[in-house]
Amino acid sequence: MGLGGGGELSGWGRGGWGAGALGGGVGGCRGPRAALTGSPAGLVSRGGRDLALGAATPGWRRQRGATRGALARAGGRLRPLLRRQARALCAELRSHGGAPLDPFEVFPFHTCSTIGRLLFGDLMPPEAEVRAFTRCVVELLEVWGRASVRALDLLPALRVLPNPGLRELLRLVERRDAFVEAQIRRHEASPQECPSPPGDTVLGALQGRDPGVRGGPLSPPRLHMALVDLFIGGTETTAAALAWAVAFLLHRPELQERLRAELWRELGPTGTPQAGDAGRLPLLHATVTETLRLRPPAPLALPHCARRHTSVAGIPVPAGSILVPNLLAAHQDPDTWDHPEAFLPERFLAPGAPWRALVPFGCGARSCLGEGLARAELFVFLGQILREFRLEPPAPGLLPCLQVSAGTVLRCPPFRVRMVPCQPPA
Ligand code: 3QZ
Repeated sequence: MGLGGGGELSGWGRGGWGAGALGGGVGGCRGPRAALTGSPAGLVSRGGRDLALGAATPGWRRQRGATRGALARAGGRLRPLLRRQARALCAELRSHGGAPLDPFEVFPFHTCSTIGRLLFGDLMPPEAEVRAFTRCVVELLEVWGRASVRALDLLPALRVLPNPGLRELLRLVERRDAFVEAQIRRHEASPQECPSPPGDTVLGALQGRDPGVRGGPLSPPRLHMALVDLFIGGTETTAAALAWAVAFLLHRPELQERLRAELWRELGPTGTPQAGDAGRLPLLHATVTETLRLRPPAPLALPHCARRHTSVAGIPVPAGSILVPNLLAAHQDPDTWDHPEAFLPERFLAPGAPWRALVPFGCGARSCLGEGLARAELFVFLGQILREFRLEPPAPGLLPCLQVSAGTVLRCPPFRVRMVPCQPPA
């Protein structure tokens, strides 16, 4: 329950999260331009041309459809790409030689690289540039979530005061845009005989290189914002979920053993987990699912705006209301889940598990476009990590804190883990 009717709720037209909710939804569904001028939401989105924050205009709908189609088109690259990136991830983890490491120092670069290769193919900038861009994206979300910056969307009157957070946000948005623009230009400059980007990359599809993909080509600002959405939406979120899985598994060494047994039994000495293997690797699939249940990376999803009068779970919702779906609460509803606060992947192995009560990617018009990618990435990366390493605390009994804290992305409090190789590297 709780989120029924999500399909009818769409169109977020005001700057910033929660603004409409606190402002009583007045004008919540108006066009983006006027309301966004000068607000953080307007500044980061080229005037509202962003899928997460923009109002549900016909242009927004086209942009969402085209982005969805382009991601699907690039999906053909996903299998080999994930195998390669999982190997690179494990090589970096192995380079620590079993010494304690902070997983959040390692994971975001690999989720960001995965997005980059889906967007642009193999013509990617040098690793150091991607690492710098990853840091930029992580900092950007941190500044975006700061109370002093959120407040500007809530109380426009504050915008006349100097705000160091806002200055930092603008500096990061500039770096963000410079990186994305540089990638687009790099492809424009590629030689005639090998046209780039290929039609089966997200950029190629959005530029209309593949007539089979509906929606494209997009206008330059919409194209730019679609790429930004994918980079930001796919970097910290997936890395955070992966880090949560590691943190939970540190608390359950015996479950790690069972996962390792499943991986070795099904894959033999040389196989690697693949996105389509959920049926063969039910415990790994259940572990990813349970991680997304307990710690959905975007716990408050995105605000939705009711386009017409409706109701949610029997509560009337007048047209123009802004609704913020609390996914974290829905996932711990004691009417649905036994021991709602416990990390128990086994619950999904039992028949009749309430799969349908899960909404880690939201639903309706603002649901996550990267759901398939995120699920595949978590499954393959976590599977490969568990196949190659035993996860151990930095010192006996020094287990990570599993407390949630406020933030745009639900991140685990900083912790360290020893990744001890449990097989000779292949
Ligand atoms: C956690 C608003 C909403 O659901 O420069 O990762 C660009 C656009 C500032 C994408 C916030 C899409 C931050 C976090 C999925 C989530 C900026 C953007 C948008 C960013 C993400 C935002 C979002 C997402």
